[in-house]
Amino acid sequence: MAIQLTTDQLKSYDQNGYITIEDLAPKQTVEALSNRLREYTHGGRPSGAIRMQTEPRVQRQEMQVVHAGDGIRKVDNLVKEDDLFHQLGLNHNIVGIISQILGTDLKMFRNSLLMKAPEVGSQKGWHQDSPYWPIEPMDLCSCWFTLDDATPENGCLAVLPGWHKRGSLPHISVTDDYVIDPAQCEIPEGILAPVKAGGGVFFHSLLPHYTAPNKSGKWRRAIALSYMSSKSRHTGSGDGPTYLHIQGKTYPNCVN
Ligand SMILES: O=C(O)CCC(=O)C(=O)O
Repeated sequence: MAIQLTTDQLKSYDQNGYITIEDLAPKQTVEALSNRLREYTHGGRPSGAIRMQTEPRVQRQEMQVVHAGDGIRKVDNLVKEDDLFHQLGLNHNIVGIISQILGTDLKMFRNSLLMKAPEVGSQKGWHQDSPYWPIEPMDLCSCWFTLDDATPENGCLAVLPGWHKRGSLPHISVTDDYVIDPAQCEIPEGILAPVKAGGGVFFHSLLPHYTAPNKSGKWRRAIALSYMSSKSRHTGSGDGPTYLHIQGKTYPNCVN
């Protein structure tokens, strides 16, 4: 039986903009995904159209790593390119919960695996996702699915409950990041959202979120699976890309 959110949990998502759900996938699945990821980052498995981004400080040689794989901070496109991650994108618990939040006609907007190697992974500053995504309405939902226990020490998510209702906030570019402009918007202390490996945090695309640098001796790897209603519209130039179809109907003049 797929996990179903209760009425109270749905109300909590609506009010707070996020909800943490444990045990979305069993231990063996998490292990298989972790091993597969390691093959790409440390084992030389051909990565094809999978894109990897290195920590800027490692790139600029301001920081040394033992293995080049320890310096990777982001891996994009795994769901489209890798069979195990593809199955995760269609996981019945994840898609079931997303359907309760967004409706049953779904496409995937992006999937980014965010790595924080022990004592290497840097912070991701406070930001909302929707302001730099070319999709309207700004009502997408990401499942931030963890391959490791995400804790305050290794950089779990921190969020500002309820702030998704404030609309799009002003952002600015700073060194290596794009963040909510602190001169225009005072950010209070966030609420931490720790989650065990195999669980996830579902959050609204306008919810401000932050992750701390990894100061621990343990990895923190999580994949952000971002879904949208198939009734969404592409607001960038041209028709936009063909997004991965997850389930249900597609609509004319909406995302491809
Ligand atoms: O995983 C992280 O460190 C940051 C995640 C994030 O900012 C996102 O998924 O939008």
